[in-house]
Amino acid sequence: MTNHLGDMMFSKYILIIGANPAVNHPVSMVHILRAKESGAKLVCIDPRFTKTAAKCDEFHRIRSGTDIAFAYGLLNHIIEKKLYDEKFLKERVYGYEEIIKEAKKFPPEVAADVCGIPADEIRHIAEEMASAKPASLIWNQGLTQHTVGTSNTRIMPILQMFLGNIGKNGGGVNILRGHDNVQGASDMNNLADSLPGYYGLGEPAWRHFCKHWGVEYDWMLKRFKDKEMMEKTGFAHSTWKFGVLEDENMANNGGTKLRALVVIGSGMTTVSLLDLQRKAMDMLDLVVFVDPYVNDLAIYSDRKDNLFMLPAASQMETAGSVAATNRSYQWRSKVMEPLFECRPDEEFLFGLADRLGFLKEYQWRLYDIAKSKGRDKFIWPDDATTELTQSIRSIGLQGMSPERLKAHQENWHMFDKVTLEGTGPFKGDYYGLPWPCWSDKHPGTPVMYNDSIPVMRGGMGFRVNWGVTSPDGQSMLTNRTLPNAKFEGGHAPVSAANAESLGIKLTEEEKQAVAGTTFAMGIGNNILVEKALEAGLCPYGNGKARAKVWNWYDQIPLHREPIHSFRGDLVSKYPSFPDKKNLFRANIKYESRQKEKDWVKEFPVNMLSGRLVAHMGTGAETRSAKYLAEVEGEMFVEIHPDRAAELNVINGDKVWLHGTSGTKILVPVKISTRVDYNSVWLPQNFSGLDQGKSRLENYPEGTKPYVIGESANMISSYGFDYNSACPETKCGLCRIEKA
Ligand SMILES: Nc1nc2c(c(=O)[nH]1)N[C@H]1C(S)=C(S)[C@@H](COP(=O)(O)OP(=O)(O)OC[C@H]3O[C@@H](n4cnc5c(=O)[nH]c(N)nc54)[C@H](O)[C@@H]3O)O[C@H]1N2
Ligand SMILES: Nc1nc2c(c(=O)[nH]1)N[C@H]1C(S)=C(S)[C@@H](COP(=O)(O)OP(=O)(O)OC[C@H]3O[C@@H](n4cnc5c(=O)[nH]c(N)nc54)[C@H](O)[C@@H]3O)O[C@H]1N2
Ligand SMILES: [Mo]
Repeated sequence: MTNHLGDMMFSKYILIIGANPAVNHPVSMVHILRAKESGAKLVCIDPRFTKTAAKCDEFHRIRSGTDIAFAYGLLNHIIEKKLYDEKFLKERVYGYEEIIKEAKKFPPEVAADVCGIPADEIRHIAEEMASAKPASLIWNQGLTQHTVGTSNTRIMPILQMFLGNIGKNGGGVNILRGHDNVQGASDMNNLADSLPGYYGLGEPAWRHFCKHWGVEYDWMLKRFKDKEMMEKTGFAHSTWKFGVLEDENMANNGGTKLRALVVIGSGMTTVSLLDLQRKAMDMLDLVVFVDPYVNDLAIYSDRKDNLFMLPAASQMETAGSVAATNRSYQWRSKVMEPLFECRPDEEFLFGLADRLGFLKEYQWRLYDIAKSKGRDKFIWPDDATTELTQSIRSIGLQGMSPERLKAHQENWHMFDKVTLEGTGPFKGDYYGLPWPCWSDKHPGTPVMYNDSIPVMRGGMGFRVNWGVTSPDGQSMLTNRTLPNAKFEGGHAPVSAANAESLGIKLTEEEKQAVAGTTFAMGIGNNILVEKALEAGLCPYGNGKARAKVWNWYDQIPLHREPIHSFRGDLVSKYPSFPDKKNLFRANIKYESRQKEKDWVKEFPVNMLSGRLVAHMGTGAETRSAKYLAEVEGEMFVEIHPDRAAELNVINGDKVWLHGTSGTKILVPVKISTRVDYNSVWLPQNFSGLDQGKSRLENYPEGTKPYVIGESANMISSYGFDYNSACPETKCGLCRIEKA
């Protein structure tokens, strides 16, 4: 999220595309509705008439998986009518000319044919959004769970840059996050392709963290088969099953199959192709679930050996720093001690590290921090927060400390809810120190990429992350000077090597202390960054945004039909990607799967899925909560009245839904005009029924949930984002049969 929820108050127009905050983010929805009350127009783009749509001024029904075509339709009209912010593009965006070229291919009529929103509506949205200054854009999973998910998440900021809406109060791209602390999980890179703080997996990143953690780089290297494996992206949540099931992926995994799985805090039935997931789980030597509840995947298996369920403590029973959707960090206090045998997650990880023989190295830094504070034992979670805020400099966490975060949490009343600004002793700070927060004097950054305020007030340009010159010889630096900066124009990321040339003055002693480091790679002191701030510079540089990503397959976002497209007739014009080898260690099919057959002939219904307000994720927690289970107590499929009439079903009748991978689910019908005739909608919050058969007997004594239901992911279609491997669960096809 570039801005924050309070900041929506400054919006004149809010485009909600692929998000349903009325159900999934009720607190955000309050902010959105306040903005509406003070004059913002709300516009919802969704394949389904959601509860959010009901609160909006306009609803436009889009065919799922076509947001890029829709965005190019808007851009085409914006360009045609010269409604774009030329100055912003020229000064701050690299590669926008190629977007203009692509947009020319999508006059509103062409875009309308692809995305289903009539051409006049596209023109109307383009004109209104362009004239509202500023306009904000909100999205969530409606845009990400697609083969083109990462392209979707690029085209929307590009649209906002064409309108000059980035770096402004009331503008920005505001992605509503998923789970509690999912922003924090992302910042810690609980992902297979990076070390914490988005540092990547290359040798410099490993060396940075090894130094910080107090272990030798060579020792770390020996934990891996070889250097290649050390630097190689691992399996993803969505691809591990292929590392068990498909021999061809052994080549991607150091020559072996995956043999063990430890699941800590994921429901697992929420990943697509549940049946394959179960098959893979049954082939593993060892499966461990660390969860406060019975993990849903566990009960889909009949295996009797080597499946362990370890009782994790819940968030009420633990404390620590968590990150909010807007990059603010917050301190969370423990409400109660863990019940019964439950333990906080870190204890399981310490236990595992101990048995693997590296607990000393794993905890070295914690003891080092304790020592620096005159103690011989570390304090959890305080010292862990100190550790991460000292090492993660790439996004500027080093200005946060447990003390600062606790003081903010204990003094909520001293911060303004709209601007996040503090008062009294917190004057100058923004609530939760939204990152980047570069130093213990820095206030945090409430609105990213705002280069009209000084860096020490939360200002910044675009990050210079890919060199100062593009491969086609253009400068990646802006010509704009940050307010109060001692250096004119854009500049490279600050390092010991370029500090002097940027006008940063260092004493001999300071030079020695920072020798060989960069703003992101410093250890033990923050001198370089503090000196950059004194000189008015942004530690990570002041550059241009990239509309064109030269090292990606689609250098600019391109519309590609979903693998299982409802518009089979458009597949040859907008084909999927070529098949990809070694995507998070699995060979993944795109075009070959798309062209395998005329999918829509056999599976003529567009399948959508999403969430219910009373349930969370798989529903493991919420379906075990008596009152929530009562509020939404049954899995269902939403079907348009005309389709229901055709099938000769009424509310509550059961239908079989057949998925494109040979699986099926048995669900009651809910007749609704929320969906159009071509689509059905499924909540993703159920599991426990397995293609008509109950799995209740697999729950250990005393752990049965109040409600079970078929899992939408038993029939979700094959398909993964080309870059992130996120499953294409927002597109897919199915066939309906009366049961
Ligand atoms: N009550 C509750 N709240 C939750 C959750 C929960 O399970 N229950 N889950 C949390 C999590 S983990 C997350 S990530 C968030 C998710 O929050 P949201 O993303 O808001 O959730 P969804 O309902 O999955 O999808 C959002 C909307 O995208 C639409 N959509 C589907 N395909 C497309 C498309 O191709 N284009 C466009 N424009 N729209 C499309 C859907 O119809 C849906 O209305 O919610 C969080 N909040
Ligand atoms: N068809 C379809 N599929 C989808 C989606 C969709 O829209 N449609 N949305 C996708 C999205 S965005 C997401 S995020 C996923 C949902 O993602 P998941 O993470 O798979 O879903 P949850 O059920 O929320 O899983 C959380 C698990 O962690 C456990 N847990 C809770 N607190 C703790 C804790 O403190 N420690 C530990 N160790 N465990 C804990 C819970 O009991 C639960 O079993 O679903 C994805 N799948
Ligand atoms: Mo999510």
